Amino acid sequence: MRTISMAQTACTLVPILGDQLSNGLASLRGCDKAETIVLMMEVWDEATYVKHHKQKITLIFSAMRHFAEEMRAAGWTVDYVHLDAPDNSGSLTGEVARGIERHQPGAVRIVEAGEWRVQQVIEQWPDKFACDVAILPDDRFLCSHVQFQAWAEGRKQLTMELFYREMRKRTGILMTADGKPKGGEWNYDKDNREPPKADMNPPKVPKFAPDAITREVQDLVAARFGDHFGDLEPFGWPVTRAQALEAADAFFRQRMAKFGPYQDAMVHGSDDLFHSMVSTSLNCGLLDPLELCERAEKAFDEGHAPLNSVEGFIRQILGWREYIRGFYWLHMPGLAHDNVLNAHRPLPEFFWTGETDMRCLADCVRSTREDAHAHHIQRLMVLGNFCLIAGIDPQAVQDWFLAVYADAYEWVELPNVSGMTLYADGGKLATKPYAASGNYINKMSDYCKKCRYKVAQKTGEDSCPFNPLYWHFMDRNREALSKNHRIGRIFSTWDRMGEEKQRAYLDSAEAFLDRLEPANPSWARVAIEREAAE
Ligand code: FAD
Ligand code: DLZ
Ligand code: SF4
Repeated sequence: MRTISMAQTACTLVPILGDQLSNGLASLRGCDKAETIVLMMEVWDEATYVKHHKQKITLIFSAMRHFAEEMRAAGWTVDYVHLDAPDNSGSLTGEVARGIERHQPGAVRIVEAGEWRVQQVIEQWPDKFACDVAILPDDRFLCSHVQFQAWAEGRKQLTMELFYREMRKRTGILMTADGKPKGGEWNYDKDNREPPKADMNPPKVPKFAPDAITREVQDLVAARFGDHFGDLEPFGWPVTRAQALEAADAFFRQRMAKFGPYQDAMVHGSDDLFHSMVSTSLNCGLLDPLELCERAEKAFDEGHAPLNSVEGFIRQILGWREYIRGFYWLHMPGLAHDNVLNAHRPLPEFFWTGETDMRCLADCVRSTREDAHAHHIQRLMVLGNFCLIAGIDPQAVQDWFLAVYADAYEWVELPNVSGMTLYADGGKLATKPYAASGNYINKMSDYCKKCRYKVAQKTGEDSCPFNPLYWHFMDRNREALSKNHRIGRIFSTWDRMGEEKQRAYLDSAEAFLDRLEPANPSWARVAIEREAAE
């Protein structure tokens, strides 16, 4: 291992966080390699602020260690603090303070944090440390905070579709030379939303066998984070840029053409289908959003993929991902505490164990446990929809979604959970709650046929619990929802049912809710600590 000599002349210290593993990072741009020390820190605080899935910690630490090796090979001096280093202070601030002591830099340069929580910490550094501290915008995102604020200014509703069109125009992605959307339309969603088909045969997603670095990290995770949720093995996520590019390449060549049509389909035993599986690499910096959009557009231009799939994929990244990030920064810190529908039920234990007779939920928890992943519709319309209509406390749901997915960072998890899924923000993000009965899940999946519950049955012990829960949700939130122009009309259907039928729905829902076992708090220790701190 290379030893690091104390700098003779004042160097620049560049801390790089675990989700900033990108070659072109703003903090490195313009730095002289001979006068720069890159500081990377594995710290207890980051690994435990929620009890992350074991594969997420493995992914981040392994990707950090690989990135450090690549930086060294490229001629940078990297000071890497391992989690088990004897003097590790356990916090980012503590490790930067120690780094400053070791290297006596003239300046610290860091790219702003992805999460509000960490940004609050970093913003204290200029007062805490004697040297200059520069906090730089994260220009790996395609829309800056300032640009998003300007777009949002004065708008009553922040409609993603309008933001997305602006982004298309600003970047020129999927646009013709005369400024029109390629193909003539902005959005091809109407051509997507196919249910699964028996013969759709999705090709296998590449998995990467752990090398010596990853295996060492796995041993560390087993020893130090053994009580965290999730299976440690098999682990196959990309941990280097080369692997991430190989995985993305396989998507573009083999699966993207059918990404659009089967985007919303769900199949028992699968969390990938024709999805790209790029979120873990994108969010920690191994892949760049612009390069993915350009690659998708090239596939369309060269005739390798149809426009509905290409536009659908680009909309997720250029539209949803950027919009979600802008929305997060616009509404933090309040977003984390929103609970407009007054939902206070504890998260059920089966979210951690998967032990439920509801086949859809059991399968989504299974893939979450095994792969630290579930695809969008599984997150939104099965796991999320259940939490919405069962009235689960938004903070408990947020903690769960933040802990269990390898791609989870608060900036992307929180708006998706609080805004898109739970309507806890009262409709700032979504124009209506995505509440659905079992019918939707049955239409878009193969879950229901072998379920112990009967999806066609509306009430009673054997009825699909999503059916009575849907009406229980509508009835108890009538005041908040009846004025909503997209959902308000549903109440006339409810009123037409008559008292006896309504009572049957409400009794079935309440009997089901009464049987739910609340989660053992130790699964998400941090939620308890957060409460204690408040
Ligand atoms: P694909 O379906 O192939 O989509 C391509 C890419 O588009 C994704 O990798 C992602 O970068 C982007 N994207 C798609 N939808 C969204 C979205 N709604 N918000 C932001 N980006 C999007 N995504 C995360 O990256 N981290 C999270 O913590 C996260 N939590 C979520 C929680 C809930 C309740 C919901 C409903 C969605 C959440 N998502 C999150 C969005 C989405 O589910 C994942 O990005 C996606 O499942 C990742 O798999 P993929 O890479 O195969 O995505
Ligand atoms: C997710 C994560 C984990 C598990 N561990 C670390 C770590 O030890 N050191 C680090 O720099 N970053 C880690 N990360 C990623 C950070 O949590 C991420 O940078 C923050 O969410 C801020 O955006
Ligand atoms: Fe899920 Fe209901 Fe279908 Fe069972 S019947 S798989 S609980 S939607």
